[in-house]
Amino acid sequence: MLSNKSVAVGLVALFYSVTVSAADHTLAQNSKSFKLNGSQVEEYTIKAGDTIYFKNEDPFFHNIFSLSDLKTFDLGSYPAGESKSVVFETPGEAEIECAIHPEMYLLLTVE
Ligand SMILES: [Cu+2]
Repeated sequence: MLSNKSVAVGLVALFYSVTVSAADHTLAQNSKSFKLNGSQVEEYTIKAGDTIYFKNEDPFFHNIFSLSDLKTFDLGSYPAGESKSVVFETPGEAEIECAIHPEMYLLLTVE
């Protein structure tokens, strides 16, 4: 029979494993496109629970948003050098755009 202590240890271990499996991703806004390590990306896949940092590397403002059912958000206008993060908790697809530059587009898949 399990003691209360071993149940507690098990729960802590489970919580810890869920917590550490979530990853951070940085997608830059650079030359009016989404970039990962300097290369343009129009499709990107992450896992549920992951966080994306949208980092503005252009010398002008971007305003990243999504109207997708999966996750609706609007990060507002922010200048060069700033980054804002979004956590994607649920699997599905989200179209991510910029309110200032309509040509910017990213299809995000959350597995
Ligand atoms: Cu923009």
